[in-house]
Amino acid sequence: QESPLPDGVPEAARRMAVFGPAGHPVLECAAAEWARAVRAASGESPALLAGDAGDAGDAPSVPCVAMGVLSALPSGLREAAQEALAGAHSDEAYAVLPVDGGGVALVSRAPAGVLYGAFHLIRRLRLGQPLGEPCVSSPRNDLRMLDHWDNADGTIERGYAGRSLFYRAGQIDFDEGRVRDYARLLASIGVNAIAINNVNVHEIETRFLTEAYLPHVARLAGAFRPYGIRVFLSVNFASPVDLGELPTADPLDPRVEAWWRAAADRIYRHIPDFGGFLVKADSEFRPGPFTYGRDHADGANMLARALAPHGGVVIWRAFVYNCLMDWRDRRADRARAAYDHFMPLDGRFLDNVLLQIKNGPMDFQVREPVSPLFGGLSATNVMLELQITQEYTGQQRHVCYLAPMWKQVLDFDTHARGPGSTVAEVVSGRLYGRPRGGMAGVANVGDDVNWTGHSLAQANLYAFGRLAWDPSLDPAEIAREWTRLTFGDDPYVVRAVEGILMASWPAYEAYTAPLGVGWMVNPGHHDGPNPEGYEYSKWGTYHYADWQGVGVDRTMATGTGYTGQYHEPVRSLYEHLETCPDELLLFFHHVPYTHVLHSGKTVIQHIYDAHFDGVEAVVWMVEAWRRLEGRIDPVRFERVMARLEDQVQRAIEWRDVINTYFYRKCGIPDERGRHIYP
Ligand code: GCW
Repeated sequence: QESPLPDGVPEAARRMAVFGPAGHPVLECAAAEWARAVRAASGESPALLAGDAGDAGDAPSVPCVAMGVLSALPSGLREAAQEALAGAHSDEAYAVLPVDGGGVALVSRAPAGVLYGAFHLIRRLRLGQPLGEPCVSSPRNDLRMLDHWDNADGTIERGYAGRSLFYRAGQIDFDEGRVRDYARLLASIGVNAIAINNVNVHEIETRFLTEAYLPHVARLAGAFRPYGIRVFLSVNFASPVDLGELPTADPLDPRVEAWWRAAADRIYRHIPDFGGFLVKADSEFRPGPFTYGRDHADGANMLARALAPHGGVVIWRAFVYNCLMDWRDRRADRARAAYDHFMPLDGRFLDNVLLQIKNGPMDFQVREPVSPLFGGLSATNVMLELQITQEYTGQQRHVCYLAPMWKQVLDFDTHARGPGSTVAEVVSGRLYGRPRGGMAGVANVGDDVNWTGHSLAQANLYAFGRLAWDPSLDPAEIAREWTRLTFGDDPYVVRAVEGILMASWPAYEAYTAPLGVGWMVNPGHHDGPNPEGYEYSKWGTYHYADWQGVGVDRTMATGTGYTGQYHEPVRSLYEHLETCPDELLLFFHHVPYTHVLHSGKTVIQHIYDAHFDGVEAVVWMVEAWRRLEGRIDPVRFERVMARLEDQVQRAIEWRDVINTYFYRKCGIPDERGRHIYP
């Protein structure tokens, strides 16, 4: 929202003062963003009071917004600020303090903290909250990162919002203004790191770390820098070979180590604050240390040693599994893979390595249990990887607000060190006092005018940033906040949009894959229903539906033993039919269609009901949105309306395909007599 506020701005917002290193780009951005927001809200820029240019000047005597870094604050203010920030663990923390006479101080130890605080004040301004309400906010996660699966040819793997913002025709070629706006957008939600290219690193991107491309990577890094965002590159483990410079990429070969050291030195000459490498190795046909009989600690540590002198880190992905499985083998289980691969390596990774683990053990399905690896590793830095882009959750044609799912993941109690060992505590590094931690989200943006294709998909990006900063936030509250910042304050609109967002993930789950089975999608693009699309394939993604029952037996007693990867009491909870939660039943157990759920319904009746109800929920969303006509701008109204109407048709297709599939398998009719196509 950049429209004028009906009541103008509070008195303090009419003036501002800035304290800190003169010309610091991040601090300048913070001040410029605040000034811009005030201008948008009131029609006038705030008057700039003499702040300072290096020395600790006097505290302003008229009410104003005084922002700055601790070391440069006027002495009276500095003491109060120091006290407020004393307990904050991160330099990116900020504090807001009321100042005598109606002023507001925004302070941090570092310019980036002032920037995040400025966006916090902008939120308050737009939400009509008191600017000077004291608060201290420190990010729970040090790394708050977006992973772009963008390719140099301008396409985006699993992208549903147009083409890449960074590349055209094999070149790093971007619209400076657009990328600056993107950086602003990310900073406003607290994101501080970005991997600019796909983890599947193809031929051209392999050359990003050569002299031919580095000046352009540096230009991109330069666009993000003033917004406190550090750039990472996804790298190809076989780079020394693929670039024709060495006969091997063996991580224990000294020539390979020297090669990567030189590469890192070169990168840092161009980009002194370069973040580091993101690596997908030995996964889905990507090269990796296995080729040379080495393990993943050997591979990650070799890269980490190259980056360490410069302060860089290696983010190594745990998405490693056998993608050439045999569906005939009921004992093989892809869900086990990450844990089986990485648990034996716990404690061997260097301190500047983070293992990036997808939220679930499979692959971003609409419903999965939480990956047991979060509870397993105790001597490794970990990061949580979420998929903001909706590969398996409606591809931004369907509205599917993912924050409630992410929240369940963050709140999941691994019991690794007894009760309270939540995923949020693990990935922040707090549970084991790890030096590093964080959260990454696979980006859902492209060059579409509204960034995300579906306007409501913006809420997912927003929620990711907000939760990465503070995992204790409530998804409904985030939805409300996003709605008000995006569509304004009309309570009718706010209630409707929040209602649609909060209903959307349960609806999507209901009309697609029931009770945790997953994977009933068309192979390749993963859109639309195809109950046996992955059933007899090599990818390890089965549900084993037959005429009697459905689901995967992952118990220790009779199945793949996957439940054994959890700590008690979670292990027993999932192991036993009597306690396994309904929504994950078919992930953990193979049961007859007549098995009775905790809900009191049989599995087959649940499937039918959920699919009918799911479509009804979408029909409700369409009606709720239709009533917003005239209350929000016509462009966004129409765009979302069209997508929702299309979603109804897609949901009906899902309903009918899945219901018919199971009806044909088992021959049990719907007890409510609704039409199921024979
Ligand atoms: O979800 C799957 C996707 C692939 C992706 C892979 C991964 C980038 O279908 O497109 O590749 O996961 O996460 O590496």
